[in-house]
Order: sequence, then structure tokens, then C-alpha cells
Amino acid sequence: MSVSAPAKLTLKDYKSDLHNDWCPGCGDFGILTGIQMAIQQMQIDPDKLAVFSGIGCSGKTPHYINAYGFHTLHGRVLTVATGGRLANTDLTVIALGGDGDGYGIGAGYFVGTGRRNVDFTYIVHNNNVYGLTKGQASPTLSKGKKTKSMPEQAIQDGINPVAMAVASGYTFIARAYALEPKYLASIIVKAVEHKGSALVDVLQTCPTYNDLYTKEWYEGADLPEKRSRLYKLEERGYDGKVSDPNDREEIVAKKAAAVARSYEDDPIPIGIYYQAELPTYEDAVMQRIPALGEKPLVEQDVFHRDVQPLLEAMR
Ligand SMILES: Cc1ncc(C[n+]2csc(CCOP(=O)(O)OP(=O)(O)O)c2C)c(N)n1
Repeated sequence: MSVSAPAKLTLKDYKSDLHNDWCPGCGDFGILTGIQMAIQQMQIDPDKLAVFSGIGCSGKTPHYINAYGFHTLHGRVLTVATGGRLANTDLTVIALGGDGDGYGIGAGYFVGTGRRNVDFTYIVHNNNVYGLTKGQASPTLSKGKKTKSMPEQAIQDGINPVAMAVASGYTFIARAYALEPKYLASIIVKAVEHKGSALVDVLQTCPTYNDLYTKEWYEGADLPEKRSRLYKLEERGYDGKVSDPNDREEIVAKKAAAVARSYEDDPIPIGIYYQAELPTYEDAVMQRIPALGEKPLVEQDVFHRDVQPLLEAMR
């Protein structure tokens, strides 16, 4: 009897048939395509992939991907994704959401995730506005900027997601552009393959509310020389990868270089800013907790456990 090789999964296998209600031309389409291209390239079994999201236009993304999906709460996606990953370490976990979700209300969880270095990828749809609630300024909009959806200019300074990720301890930090899904997919593949907390901040257009950072703006259509306002780090000889994770000096130097690049704003660097292979939470902490280290929680009988001895011990 001959056994045929399993059929290769195609892009179609990662698409759901749910109706999509994003605005026409939304940058979210590019990010969705980038994710689907990446998981197809890696041939991840949809049964072994869980995509978690926060609340916002971006939060609808898991509905459109054929995999396990969990549309969580505003700002709380990282907590739920962490739980999902730790309960079932056989899963590939992708968390995603908007810049308001992740860098505003979710900022504390953003820091905590970087500190723990749990092995999953976090993709932020960074469109400078709160899209779902009609375009208020998000934490990444700089002071003095005013989109067509705002009554007046932003009165607070914008935060720097890459520098925030460096300071928090993410071990893979990258930035990409939503309307270049092929390049975005290549970055997502590297983020997912990386062992540890990976941030991919994606510059995203919002044609409905953000009339400042449009496709034409990113691509420099208004500039006399018509050059892109983006450049790829690796094309200018930058390498953010730490070669010796035991060398603290190298780590500090690479972090400083990543932060310096993250403040460049014309052109804006995209690509991998920083990467270091450091012990993950799963390796460093879970292994020390007997109940979690033995086998994934989902494979354990947690419902019929006798907690009486534990209660007695704490008496
Ligand atoms: C606890 C809580 N606060 C506020 C809201 C209202 N709310 C829904 S989405 C959203 C912001 C969405 O913006 P962003 O996270 O940038 O995502 P986008 O819609 O741009 O993709 C807000 C404030 C909420 N749902 N829950």
C-alpha cells in the first residue's frame, strides 16, 4: 500500500468564509494577507494555530483566518494569549490588535509580556488612530498632528513602540508596512520562528480617518523626488541580531542601536531592529513548576485533582 504525502496547504486553506466589513482600502487587508502568507509559507496546521485579538477594527482579524480564534477584550489580548500559550505549548500563538489597544489601554500588559519572554508573536496594527470608535488620536500620533477625524491637534506626545519594546525586554522587535504584505509576511515568519516574545509593529493606513499617513504619504508621492518614506534596515547594512546572548555588552549595544534607529522619521526604518536568543518563560520558569513542566495543562486532568492535601498543608 502506498502512502501519499499530505497535500500542501494553500493560501485558501487559511481563509475563512465570514463576511469582511473593513472599509474598502483599509490597511488591515494587507496585514491579514501578510499573516495568511506567513502561516502558509510555514505550513502551520490550522489546528495548531491560535490567533488572539483585542478590540478594534483590527480585532476582527481572527474571524477571517481559518485557525482557532479568540476575540478578547480591549487592551487585554496579551494576557489571554499568554494564558493560551502556557496552557498549550503545542500551539503556535499569534496575538494582534490596534495601537490604541496595545500601546494605550494595554500598555501595562505590553511591558509585562516583554519582561516574561513567553514564546509568541504580537502584531500591532499601527494606524495612529482609534479606528473602530471613529478616529480619535491613538498613542502613536505625534503632538501637533491633526487627522480629519479630530476636532483639534493632538496635545500629547506620541510614544515610540520600538523603544518601548526594547525597554520592556522583547527579544524580537520588528516593524513593517501593511501595504507591502510580501515583506510583512517574511518578517512574520521570522517572528513566529523566533523563540520568545516577538513584536511586529505594522505601519497601517486608515483611509477613513487618517488622512495624514496615507499610502501616498508612505510611498512619497508628494515628494519632488518621489522616494519612499520607508527604508529597509538590512538594505543599509544594519543587523540587529545579538550574536552572543551571554555578552551583556553586546546586548546593550544592540539595544541602543535599535532605539537610535527607531527615532529616525524620514525615512522610517522597517525590518528587524533587534533579536536575541534568550531563555523563554517556558524554558526558564515553567520547567520549574512541576504541574506545568511535565506536560501541557490541556493534557492534564485538572478537574479531578484532589486539592485537599494542599489545603491541609496551608492550614
Ligand atoms: C474597556 C474598553 N474601553 C473602551 C472601549 C471602546 N473602544 C472600542 S475599540 C477602541 C479603540 C480601537 O482603536 P485601536 O485599538 O487603535 O484599533 P483600531 O480600531 O484602530 O484597529 C475603543 C476605545 C472598549 N471596547 N472597552
